[in-house]
Amino acid sequence: MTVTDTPKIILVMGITGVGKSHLVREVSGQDIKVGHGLNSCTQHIEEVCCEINGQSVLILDTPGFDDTERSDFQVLTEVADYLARLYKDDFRVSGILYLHNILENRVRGSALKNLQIFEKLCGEDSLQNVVMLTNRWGMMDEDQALEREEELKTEYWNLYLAAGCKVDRYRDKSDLDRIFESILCYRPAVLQIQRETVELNKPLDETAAGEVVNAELAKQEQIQREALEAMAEIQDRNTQEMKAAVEEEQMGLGNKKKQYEDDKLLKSREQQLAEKAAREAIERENMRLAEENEQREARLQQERIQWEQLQAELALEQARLYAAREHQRNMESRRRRRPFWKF
Ligand SMILES: Nc1nc2c(ncn2[C@@H]2O[C@H](COP(=O)(O)OP(=O)(O)O)[C@@H](O)[C@H]2O)c(=O)[nH]1
Ligand SMILES: [Mg+2]
Repeated sequence: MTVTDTPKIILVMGITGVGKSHLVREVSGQDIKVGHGLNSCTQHIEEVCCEINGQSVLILDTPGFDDTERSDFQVLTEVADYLARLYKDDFRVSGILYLHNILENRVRGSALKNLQIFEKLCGEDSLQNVVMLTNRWGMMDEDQALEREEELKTEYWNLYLAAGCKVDRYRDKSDLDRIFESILCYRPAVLQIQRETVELNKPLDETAAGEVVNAELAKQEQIQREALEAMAEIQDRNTQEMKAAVEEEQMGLGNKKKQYEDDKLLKSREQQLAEKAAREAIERENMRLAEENEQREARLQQERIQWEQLQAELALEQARLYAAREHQRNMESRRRRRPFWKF
């Protein structure tokens, strides 16, 4: 920091992207880098020296407590260390501008956290050096913007106002000139974080701002833990469901296998029975054929006997016939040999 006379120090605070760097550039006329996306552009405290009404001014453009690159505690450490050094070097802060986008209709999440850390950083005693400044007025309906400002004053900033904090609107450069000029007239203050870290020698996490950061961190960790637990529960449930499904599938397969084996057994049993039935049918047929054969043999035997009997009877008859013929022949020859008178 190189200044020729004792500069008046003005701190510019607010969430990332609200327009702090833009504001500092406007009021100082210096080429300050402004952001273009959601990522924070101002990652460290930017010291901007300028002159306002012949007064040397040191504007401190600070990173928000929602930095995309660093934790809230790292940002707080940087801001607190810087302010402690200022205090030790006998510099006092003349004013603090807390910038708020009027287009934001609610102060939630990181905006609320920012505000809470900011409040503890300043402390009640230096709230009279604070200006709550809203920007982007031209970007919304005036009546609606006035309504929002009223809501901010009654719902979020009421305690600060009661402690002497001011509220103002940044519509154009002339507003900034007017506001900065008035801040230069404020009686410089010692911020709570400076008292705590320098006078009371408190470690940062025991300061009021540090406690807010830690509480916020614990809250985030709790949310994360709960989310992880919920995820683990879901995963566990899914695993169990999957296991049950696999078991069911295996059981189904087991049943199918058993069914298949039963079917196979049944089929082989049926086949065996069919084979047995076929065997028995063949045996029955064989037996029937054997019986038929036996009967035919018996019939043939009987017919053979009858034939032999007939043959014997025929032979006997022939023999008898022969004998009769012989007898007849004998008789005739005897008759022929007898004299005719003997007849
Ligand atoms: N229209 C409009 N845009 C702004 C205003 N202030 C900042 N911006 C834009 O908002 C973006 C973030 O601004 P920047 O100053 O880097 O925010 P910081 O993170 O608070 O320093 C930049 O693109 C700016 O041009 C404002 O008053 N009006
Ligand atoms: Mg910035």
